[in-house]
Amino acid sequence: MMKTVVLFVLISSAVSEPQVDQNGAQHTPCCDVSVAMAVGALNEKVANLMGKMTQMENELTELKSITQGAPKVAFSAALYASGSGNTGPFNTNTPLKYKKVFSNIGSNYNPATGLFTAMVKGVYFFRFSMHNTHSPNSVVSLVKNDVRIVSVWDADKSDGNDIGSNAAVLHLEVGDTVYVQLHENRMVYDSGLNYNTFTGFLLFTE
Ligand SMILES: [Ca+2]
Repeated sequence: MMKTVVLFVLISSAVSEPQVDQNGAQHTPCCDVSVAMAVGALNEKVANLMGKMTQMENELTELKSITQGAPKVAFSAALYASGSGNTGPFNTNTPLKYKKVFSNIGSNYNPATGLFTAMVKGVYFFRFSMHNTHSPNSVVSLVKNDVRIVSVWDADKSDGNDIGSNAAVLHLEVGDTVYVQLHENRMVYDSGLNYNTFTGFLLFTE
């Protein structure tokens, strides 16, 4: 609407006002070839200006979607808030509770339960790592709604102190949960160096 008004005003001012030459003589714009050419040039400039305004509007819309429209969800945590030692073995599959929270933007991760709960529908990235030192073996899985997605396994035999990691990109609906599960009768070790971590963030909404 604004662009239409600007175009109308510019063209109207060019064609309706009498033109006075250097000798003081007035010319009727509609009959003056030079004025017609000027109007044509003006129309071209206005068309270019409108094109640039449209481009700027599109860029502004894109910028708003990046800086204002998208929710911000990201977290990262390690297993122990302090100290070191083993977690497990337990006689049931158990969510690992990562207590040392490095970041929790959006508060979708709960360190009391170890569960990430999606508040917005979207595509998310998750990564976890685990450290094995002694028997029994270490086996952990990334779990979505109680379904194992990807896992890491390591045995304490000829070699110890191994670290493994895995990751996945997941579609999540509102209310879906994601956590890292320590398999039954398995164990992991950690210290203040934070070998066991759980990280996730929203890539984009859907
Ligand atoms: Ca090993």
